[in-house]
Amino acid sequence: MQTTLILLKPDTIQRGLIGEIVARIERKWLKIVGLKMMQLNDAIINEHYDFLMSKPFFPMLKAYMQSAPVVALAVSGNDAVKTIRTLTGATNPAEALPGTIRWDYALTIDANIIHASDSPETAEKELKRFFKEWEICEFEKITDKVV
Ligand code: IDP
Ligand code: MG
Repeated sequence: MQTTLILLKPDTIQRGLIGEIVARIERKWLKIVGLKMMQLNDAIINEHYDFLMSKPFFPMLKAYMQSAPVVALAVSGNDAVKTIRTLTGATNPAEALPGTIRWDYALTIDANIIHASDSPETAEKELKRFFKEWEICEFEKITDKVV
């Protein structure tokens, strides 16, 4: 069982898509174990996207990520990191496979709807970045018995 981090980015909130995207995560029978809305400050964005800081688009990315709140989710399940990355689709929505979230809802790389951890190691770091220990719930979901 793995846990991964998802951020529903500001365009998801602006477009009223929170419910639709969360429903797709639930429909996959993944288990939501943490969920909250946050307005990201400079420090958390600089840390989260430090590997992109030297890119010319970084100021635009930062402004986008601060243009409205994000919704952070901690999601558990079998192979959750890879499963959620597959559901998310390629970074550039034009290259995302049909049926993925980025294909279905996004048109440009500048506003691509969702963030998802890219490896179990990254997920561990990112979950700590966005959630306090007590904000992650431990409980048995009825589907735990059958999936
Ligand atoms: P990922 O979100 O698919 O993991 P990363 O390469 O980790 O992709 O990039 C993080 C985020 O930075 C992307 O989701 C996107 O919002 C933004 N980004 C990446 N490359 C570009 C670009 O070339 N132009 C504008 N924004 C970009
Ligand atoms: Mg990434």
